[in-house]
Amino acid sequence: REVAPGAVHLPGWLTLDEQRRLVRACRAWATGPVPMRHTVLPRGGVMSVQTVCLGWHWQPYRYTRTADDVNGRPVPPLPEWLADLGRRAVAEAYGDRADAYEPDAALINFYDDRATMGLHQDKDERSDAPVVSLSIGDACLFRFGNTETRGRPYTDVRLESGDAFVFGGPSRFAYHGVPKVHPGTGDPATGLTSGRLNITLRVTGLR
Ligand code: MD5
Ligand code: FE
Repeated sequence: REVAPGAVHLPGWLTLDEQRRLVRACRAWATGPVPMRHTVLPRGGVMSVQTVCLGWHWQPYRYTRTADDVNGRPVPPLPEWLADLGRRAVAEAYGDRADAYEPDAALINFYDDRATMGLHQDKDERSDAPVVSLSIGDACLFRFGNTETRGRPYTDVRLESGDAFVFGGPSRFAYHGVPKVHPGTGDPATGLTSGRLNITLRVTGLR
């Protein structure tokens, strides 16, 4: 399960009921005050992934309380039940109680059949607390790299519906990306009939 120091893959960690609840909640957030959208990058590029945020709004490359690059509205709060799920994942990954883990932001990414995410580091947070990643729907190829370079060495992992992944310790700032989604591999019983959802819980270190 430990792909690298601090990087723990928990295959099939979410129950089908939890996945269904998350799909339902993500639909509501995606059509909430700040709709899910393709983030526009500073140099004019458009991300193929669609994103909606809770707690803090991520825009390249900072967090704000209002969705300045979408419609200026305040971002909905991160519900405590979702933070609890994050604490349980951290506890499971590190064999520890994780009462102290207090995520204050969630990024919800939706990948259609053709969406990808290039190799990058998550370094807009001012905290080295772990990131918890939850996957639902179609499987994907997840590329987990190293902290030094965007290139090799990296480890390719297939992430499936229900998998959790915790990135902490020395893996927190590793390069990573999603080179491919595998269409048609999800279980429609989750409520998601195509594409891949990824929910990440983060500690921004902001106030
Ligand atoms: C995804 N999302 O599958 C991934 C899962 C993002 C993003 O990359 O930035 O929205 S999060 C994977 C992650 C987070 C933090 C650290 C590391 C991986 N890591 O060190 O490998 O949509
Ligand atoms: Fe990332």
